[in-house]
Amino acid sequence: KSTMAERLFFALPIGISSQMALIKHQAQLGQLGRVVPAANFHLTLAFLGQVTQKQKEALIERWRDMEVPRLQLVLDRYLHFPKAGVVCLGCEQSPLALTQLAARMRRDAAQHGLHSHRAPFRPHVTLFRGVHQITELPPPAPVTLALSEIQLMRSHRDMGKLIYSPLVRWQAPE
Ligand code: 3AM
Repeated sequence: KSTMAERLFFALPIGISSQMALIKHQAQLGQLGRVVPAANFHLTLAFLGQVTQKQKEALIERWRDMEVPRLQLVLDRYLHFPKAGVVCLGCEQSPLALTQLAARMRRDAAQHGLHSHRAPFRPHVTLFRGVHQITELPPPAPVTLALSEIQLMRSHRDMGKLIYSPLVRWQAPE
């Protein structure tokens, strides 16, 4: 039943020093909308939508031997997605290894009957939600993210607050 389903997505966690840098960006931009709390910072690789327990188990099994690449990603521009009403720090060009990983996750999700993406993968970290009007965004100081872990995240609300909890973690080899 749909009440048993959870809203899931694959994401990269954001390390504490990058969180600090992103908080500075939020402060510099001012109150463009609702400020995303640092605890909720993440970089989405693939949104899965509502996932049943059975689908979740199948996906985790499928991803048991996932190889996580160790790579760096430079976020160097502000992105405004008007439809979603968000302002993010992102980049124009995703490293190939990251694009391929996201593509594989998205393909697997679609094969499991989950969310099917139409828009191309565009790495970003959301800084503000509920942004309806935007004038001009300055060029940002770049933030470098070190990728070494992927998380299967659950998104849910608790007393109106949006909470993301990691269900499974995959780590890059040392
Ligand atoms: O804040 P970001 O963008 O990193 O973009 C949504 C969000 O991440 C994405 O999933 C993440 C967790 O909610 N998302 C939500 N609904 C979506 C949809 N219908 C979606 N991505 C694509 N299609």
